[in-house]
Amino acid sequence: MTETTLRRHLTQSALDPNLIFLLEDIASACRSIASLVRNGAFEGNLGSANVENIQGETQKTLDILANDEFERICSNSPRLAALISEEVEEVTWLKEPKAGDYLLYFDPLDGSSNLDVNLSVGSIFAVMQVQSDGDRNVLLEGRRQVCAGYALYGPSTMLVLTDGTQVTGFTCHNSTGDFRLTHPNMKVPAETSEFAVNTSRYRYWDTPVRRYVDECVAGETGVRKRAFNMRWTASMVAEIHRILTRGGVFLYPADSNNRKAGGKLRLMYEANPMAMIIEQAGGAASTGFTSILDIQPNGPHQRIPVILGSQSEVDRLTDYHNANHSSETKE
Ligand code: AHM
Ligand code: MG
Repeated sequence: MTETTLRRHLTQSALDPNLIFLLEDIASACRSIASLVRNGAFEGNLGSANVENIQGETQKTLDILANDEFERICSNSPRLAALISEEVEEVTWLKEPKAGDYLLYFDPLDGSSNLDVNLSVGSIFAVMQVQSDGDRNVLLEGRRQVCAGYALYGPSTMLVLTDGTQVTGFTCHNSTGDFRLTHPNMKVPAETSEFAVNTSRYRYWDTPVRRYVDECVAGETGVRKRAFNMRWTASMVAEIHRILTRGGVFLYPADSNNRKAGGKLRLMYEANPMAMIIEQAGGAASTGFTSILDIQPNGPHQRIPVILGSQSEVDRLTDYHNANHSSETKE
C-alpha cells in the first residue's frame, strides 16, 4: 500500500500551488528545527543566548536558531510577502505586497523553557493573505487564516495542519525524514474529564476560573459529580496535541498578575492558529467572553486570555465569565 506523504496529501487538495510550496517549506523548517532540538546538547544550544526578545523574555539559543530556519527556508516561497515572528519585533517584508500574497505568522520554538529538561517543545504557525495590492496591514482577525498548524518535537516529530476543512496529522519518519499521514480527520472528543492550567497562579485568578477549577477538583461529591484529571506540561503545543487526541480543556487566563500585558499567550502566532485547529476539530476557542478568531488585533505581539478545548467545557467557562460579569455590573 502506498503511504500518503505530506506532498501527496497537499497536491490532492484544492489548495493554491503557492500555498502548497509554502507549507512544504514550513515542513522543511520544522524538520530542520527537530534536528537542532535533538542535537542541542551536542552543539551547546540548550541554554540562554543572553538576549531579550520583544516580550522582555530571555531568548534561548534555539529560539533564535529556530527563527533563522523559518526565515531561511520560507523566504524562498515565491508568494510569501511577510514574516511575523515571536522573536522579531518588526514585520519582515520580503516583497512588495500584492493581493493574495501570503503572510506567515509563527512562534518558531514554543515552550522553550522545556528544552533544558528534555521535554516536548513545538513550532506554531498561521498563514493569512494580503488583502489588496500594496496593503501592509498584517493585523487581520483569525477568521482570515487560510491555514494553521504546529510541529510537535516529542518522542516523534509530528506536523498537524488545518486548511479550514479538516485537521490532519503527519508523523516524520525517523529514517527517511518524510512526513507521512498518520492521523486523518482529527477531532476533539466532545466530553472530557481533564483540564490543563498552571494552578500555581491560583492566587491571581478571577472568580470564574477559580470556580471552574474548584468544581473540577471537588470530584464526585462536587457539582460536576465526577473525578477530573489535571495535566500541565508548560508547552502549549504538547497540551493542544493531547487535547486533540483525548479531549480536555486548556486555560491560560488573564489574571491579576498578567492582566496589564493582556494575558500570557500571543494572539497572532499562538492563540489564533491553535483556535483554528481546535474549532476545525469540533472544539471551541474563547477568551472567556469572545471567540478568539473574531478578535481584531491591535499589534503583532498582542497577548490575550486563552481557553481552548472540548466544546462543553469552553461553553461552561464562558457561562461562568458572563455570569460573573453580569453580577459585577449589577453591584
Ligand atoms: P513561550 O512562547 O515563551 O515558550 O511561552 C509560551 C508557553 C506556552 O507553551 C505554555 O502554555 C506557557 O508558556 C507556559 O507558561 P508557564 O511557564 O506560566 O506555565
Ligand atoms: Mg510561544
